[in-house]
This record gives sequence, structure tokens and C-alpha cells, in this order.
Amino acid sequence: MKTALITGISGQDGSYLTELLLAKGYVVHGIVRRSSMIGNTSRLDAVYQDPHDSGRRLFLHHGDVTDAGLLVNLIRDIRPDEVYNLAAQSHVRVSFDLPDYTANVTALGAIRLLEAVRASGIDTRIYQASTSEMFGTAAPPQHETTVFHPRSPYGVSKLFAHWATVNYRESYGMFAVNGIAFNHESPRRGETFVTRKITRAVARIAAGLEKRVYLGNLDAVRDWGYAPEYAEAMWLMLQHGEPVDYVIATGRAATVRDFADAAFSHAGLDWRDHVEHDDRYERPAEVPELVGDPAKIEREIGWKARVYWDELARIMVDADRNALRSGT
Ligand code: NAP
Ligand code: F7E
Repeated sequence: MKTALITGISGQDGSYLTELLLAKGYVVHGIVRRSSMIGNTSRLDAVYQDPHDSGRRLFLHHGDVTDAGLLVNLIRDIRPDEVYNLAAQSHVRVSFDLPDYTANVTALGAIRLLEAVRASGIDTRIYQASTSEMFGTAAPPQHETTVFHPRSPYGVSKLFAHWATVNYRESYGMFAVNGIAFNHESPRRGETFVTRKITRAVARIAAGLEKRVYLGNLDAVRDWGYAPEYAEAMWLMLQHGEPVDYVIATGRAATVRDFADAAFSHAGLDWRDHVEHDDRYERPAEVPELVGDPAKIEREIGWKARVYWDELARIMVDADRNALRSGT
């Protein structure tokens, strides 16, 4: 029975990865931040196991990737076979307002974790959640050897974490890999990312609860995939014979406007009647066009996206409308 440690277990990807690993028979440990309210683990409700149950395989630990001592102690005690570093201040727009904090969590958090694994001397495989944001203004399609040009404190922080992962692999022979994931979404996506913001608005507008949604740049192009499939790619990368970095993407892209059109149309609405512009959602520096080239991961690992952006829009609208109807 393998043991995994997941930072960021309460996030969108952490919850899908937890379900995947539990289904594969893993013992799963996750780091959750202490909150003044119960509720920041709601994405894990479906797999939550009572601490009093015998034979449970999911263990949650209070912690934070800004606390190096905690990471050292957990790695030493758990002795995980696999570590997935998904913890991050992951919102690009927010990173312009909180650059120092974003770097502390997203950049330094990664090197603290790498160092904790190295210091433990345990033979552990590490997945680092790298991102297409590192490509910034590089021309699409972006692939593993495309030159990086990040455009936000978030992108810069992830680039540091990316190279730290490569550096620990090259310096110490560790099995540490970067999954350079393009945008991936789901009904569990945070509500301020553009896809979920749109699909929640569609549900509320269709129900007569609201009339409009305010958005920023509608021309941005993104390669949106389906998050559960990306969790599978993360796991596959750690089962591979060699530690190799991969782009994880669908290879297809659309504008924010296209996504809004698909989402509103699915509910029988015209996006032009409901979408308005608000400058506050523009970024000091935008990433105009991210379209991944997934050829390498398809060829070497056999992972291939199955859900593309238009079906994703329909999945997310249906989920938000159902949640609204059932009051969940
Ligand atoms: P998410 O929903 O924002 O989840 C982020 C997770 O990190 C949450 O569990 C959050 O805890 C945790 N976290 C934040 N600060 C922390 C800290 N200081 N210490 C410990 N945990 C902390 O992000 P996601 O969409 O699942 O993405 C997972 C990872 O992949 C992130 O690193 C993200 O940057 C990266 N990524 C995402 C995408 C994408 O399109 N989704 C693409 C490329 C890369 P709380 O629940 O308490 O906030
Ligand atoms: O923005 C535009 C915005 O915030 C997508 C994170 O998971 O993926 C995500 O970062 C696009 C941008 O995602 C609004 O300007 C327009 O061009 O949904 P987003 P993101 O910035 O691409 C990458 C790969 C990550 O790694 C990140 O962690 O949509 N946009 N109007 C808007 N964006 C938002 N949030 N809100 C708007 O109203």
C-alpha cells in the first residue's frame, strides 16, 4: 500500500487527486490550513473519514507551506512514497496585490518542501504543480522547451518553484518533476476564476436571481481542460520510469468570450445581454494566449485530454444549475 502526501489537498486539484489515490488503495495525508471556520475542507466531504473509524486511509494535518519545521516533521513521520505539491496562492490577479505573500507560499513553499524531502533522506517522488502562466507572452503553441516569460508575481513565483524542482533533480538525483499544467476547471473550481464565475452567473441569471456579470478582458485565449483528468496526469507522471517534466494541456483553445457564449447558450441565453465590462478585472500585465502542445505526454505517458472547453462549459453550467436548484 503506497502513501502519498498532498499539500493543497483542500483545493480543486487536491480533492480530485485524493479521490483518485484513495480509489487506487493509497493512504493519503493532506495538509490543511487552520481556519476560524469549519468549511475549508468542503471539497473533501465526499471522501472524509471519521478519525475514530478503524482502517481509515485519509489523514488531514493542520499546516502551512510557510512553516519549514512542520514540513520536515511531517515528511519524517509519514515517510511518503509520493509528494504532490499543489499548495499555492493560485490566483493571478490577486498575486499583483499580494506579491510578497504569493512568493512566500508559491515559490519558497516549493523549495521548503524539496529541502524537507532531501533532508529526510527518504526515497520519495515529488510532483510540483507548474503552470502555463510561466510562458506568459511566449507565442503559442507552448511546449516543454518554449522560453518562459512570466507576467505576474504568481508566474514568477511558479517559475522559481519550477527551476528549484529541476535543480533538486539535477543536484541530488531526486525523482522530482514538474507538470506544466494549462488551465483546468470543474464544478469545484474556485468561484473567482473566470470559467466558474461565468457558469455560476449563468445559473443565477437563468434562475432570475441576477441580471448581469462583470468581466475583464474577453479576448484572452486559454486552453481549458477538465480537472479530474489533470489529477490523473499528475499521478501518471510519478509512476513513469524516469523523472521528466511534461506539458499537460488539451491543445485546443478559446477566448473568454467564446467560453461565455457557450455557457450562456447552454442555458438558452445570449451572453451579450448579460456580460458587462469592469476594469477592476483587468491585469497590470495580461497573458494573451496560452495553447499547450501535449504531444510529449501523449506519446511518452499515454495521457490524453478527453473533455474540451465547450463540453467543459456545459458540464460546469449543469453543475451550477443543479447546485442552485438543490440549495447546495
Ligand atoms: P486552488 O483550488 O486555489 O487550491 C490551492 C490549494 O493550496 C488550497 O488547498 C489552499 O488551501 C492551499 N494553500 C494556499 N496557501 C497555502 C499555504 N500557505 N499553505 C498550505 N496550503 C496552502 O488551486 P488548484 O486549481 O487546485 O491548483 C492546484 C495547484 O496547481 C496550484 O499550485 C496551482 O497554482 C497549480 N495550477 C493550477 C492550474 C489550474 O488551472 N487549476 C493550472 C496550473 C497550475 P485553502 O483551501 O485553505 O485556500
Ligand atoms: O483568468 C480573463 C483573465 O483567473 C483567465 C489559475 O488556475 O490558470 C489560472 O490562471 C483569463 C485571464 O485564470 C475575468 O484576464 C476576464 O486572461 O480564470 P483566470 P488564469 O489567470 O489563466 C493558470 C494556468 C494558473 O496556473 C492559475 O493558478 O480570463 N478574465 N475577465 C478574467 N479572469 C477572472 N479571474 N475574472 C474575470 O472577471
